[in-house]
Amino acid sequence: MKISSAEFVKSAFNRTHWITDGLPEIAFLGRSNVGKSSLLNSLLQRKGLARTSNTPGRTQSINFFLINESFYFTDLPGYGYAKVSKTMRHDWGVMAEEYLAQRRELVLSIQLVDSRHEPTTLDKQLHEWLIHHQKNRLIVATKTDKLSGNKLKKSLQQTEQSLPDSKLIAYSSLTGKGRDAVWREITDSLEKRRNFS
Ligand SMILES: Nc1nc2c(ncn2[C@@H]2O[C@H](COP(=O)(O)OP(=O)(O)OP(=O)(O)O)[C@@H](O)[C@H]2O)c(=O)[nH]1
Ligand SMILES: [Mg+2]
Repeated sequence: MKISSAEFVKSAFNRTHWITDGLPEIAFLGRSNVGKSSLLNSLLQRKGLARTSNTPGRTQSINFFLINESFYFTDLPGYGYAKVSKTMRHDWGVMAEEYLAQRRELVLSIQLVDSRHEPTTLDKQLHEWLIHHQKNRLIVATKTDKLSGNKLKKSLQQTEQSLPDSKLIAYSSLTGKGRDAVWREITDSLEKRRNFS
């Protein structure tokens, strides 16, 4: 897809802040530090649009980015960061579940997992939740530039076993590997929504 414009619109800390123009949305989900903001920047080829950081738990709100004035990317806060308080963990669950369960504009949930590690219990729970609620979904394995060919192959097989019944794409925000494949899934989802509405 040709990106003619991409802009940060707002951060939502609760549902009263959600955008109300009805445009379709693609959500980026995954544990803290997995590379959600980096994936978003890499897809848009805009370096600093979504803030990335080595400090886990950087993104605390749902951040809306308007693309080509026709759809949104939503960057959700990361989960599973051990150092945050119980209250914050609870708040993550409430905010994310409310958004995922109720957001009609959502056309695709992109769940990120780190290709260097086996999916965590929380990764599996989120994936099961997406399946149970029949969400259109895609798994993206991030940071694949950090693994050699053989290790990567093994890790992708493991991920497919832990998170079955979803399409898996290997990605690197560093090299742009997987970019075209992820864009294809995004444009397919937008296209489907257009045909049904
Ligand atoms: N080598 C490599 N590093 C990556 C890749 N993706 C992300 N990183 C690095 O991983 C760290 C975390 O990336 P972010 O994009 O900020 O992660 P996030 O999931 O948005 O994190 P939170 O907002 O805290 O939930 C940063 O230091 C990135 O530079 C990748 O594909 N390859
Ligand atoms: Mg982030």
